[in-house]
Amino acid sequence: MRKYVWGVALGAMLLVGCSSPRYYVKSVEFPQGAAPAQKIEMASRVVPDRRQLEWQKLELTAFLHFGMNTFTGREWGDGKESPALFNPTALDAEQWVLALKDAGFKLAIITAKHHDGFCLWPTATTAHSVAHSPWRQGKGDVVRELSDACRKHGLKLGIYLSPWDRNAPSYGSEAYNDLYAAQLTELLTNYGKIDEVWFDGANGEGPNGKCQRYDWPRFYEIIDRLQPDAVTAIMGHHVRWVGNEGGVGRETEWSVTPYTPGGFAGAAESNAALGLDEMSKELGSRDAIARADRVYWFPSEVDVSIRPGWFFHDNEKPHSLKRLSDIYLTSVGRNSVLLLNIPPDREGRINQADVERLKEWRHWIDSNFTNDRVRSFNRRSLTARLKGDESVNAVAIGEDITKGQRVESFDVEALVDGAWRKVASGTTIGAKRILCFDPVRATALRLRIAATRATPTIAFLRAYSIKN
Ligand code: FUL
Repeated sequence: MRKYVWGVALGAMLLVGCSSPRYYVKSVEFPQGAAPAQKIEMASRVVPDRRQLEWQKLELTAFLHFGMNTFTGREWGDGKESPALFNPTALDAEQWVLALKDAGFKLAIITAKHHDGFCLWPTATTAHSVAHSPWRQGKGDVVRELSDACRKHGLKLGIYLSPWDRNAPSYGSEAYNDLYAAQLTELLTNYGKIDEVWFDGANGEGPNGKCQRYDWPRFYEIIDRLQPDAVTAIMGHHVRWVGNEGGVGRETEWSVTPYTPGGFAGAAESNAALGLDEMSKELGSRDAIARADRVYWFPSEVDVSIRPGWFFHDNEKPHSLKRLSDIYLTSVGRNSVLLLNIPPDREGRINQADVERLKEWRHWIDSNFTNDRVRSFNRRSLTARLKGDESVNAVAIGEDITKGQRVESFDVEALVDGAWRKVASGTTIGAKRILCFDPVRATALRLRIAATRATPTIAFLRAYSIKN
């Protein structure tokens, strides 16, 4: 017996001593000539870095599109607008923050500069800013007012600094990288903690327009130095654009992907060779991983506006509650973080119609997702005992992503009259997967993993009776 115990202990020590690292933080490069099975196994051990993990926990984040377009009624300004047009009559950043906080958002991202180049803070880099507008006699600073309100009410702050700038004369030359770096430095130095930097990828210059070679490594270095907790999104390398602006995440959504973040050297070539782009149907398939040299933890963000436009327009209305509740299910419920845009109006307030819709939406989330019908969940057998004989029509399931994303397909079964019956099935799980199905009366539910890349760690299984 003793010999046996020693034998086991020695074996375990050897295993620890000889084995490859248990986890790869954020990315891993495969060894030359690695077989597909080895690549999949390694991909199953890629985990988020600290910033990504904190960001993924937020679930609900908000966008605030506000700027010159709010006053011109456009979606993309041309950069020739006069700063004199910017004049909100009753700007109240605290009202924004309270409306967002009440709706459950954890972070708000402001369009500090959109494509028209107009800056919402009194930058030293250009005259095209609030400092040359009539608002608060040129003494105003939207970013300051928002950051103060965020700090006061405990909301995290992010900034959108459009790389494409239709006002800056230097756009299209190396000097523009200096200007952009200076703007980034101002924003990341003077406004306290910033938790997300949103680098939009849009550019409407067309084939004969100006072409800018962005110095991404330089911009990333500034962020790492000044705001080491901030995630970088879209043209950044922590957070990936889901690929549409309709609020719909993929049913098969892998946070581990061979898709190379757009700002990394060689990204375009490597993605083209793999046949992947941001809109690909699936970004983490076995086939794509087998052909790749490296994979990244690069989780999805679903950005969508509460209204048809990104900016406020008088003739538009917020989407219906049904549309917004569907968006919740197809974003947070599909292994993504939601970034919902709520654009302040020309007064500089979140319009009452949007405030009301957000309240209804919050009520819908609370009334459906705070009443978990599970009494206990056994993480080994993956069986959830319900509180009684319950009518349920939805489950929320999550993998412990600190141990990777692994599940490739699964079924949910319900114990009905003493027999297990399949009620739903899905592919990936990730941080959170919500599945809806026809109502069923059951005393227990169980998760059957049909295919996985390695032993998964299921963190939770919750059951609800939701009204949609
Ligand atoms: C896009 C931009 O062109 C839109 O105006 C908006 O800001 C959206 C969130 O990103 O790429």
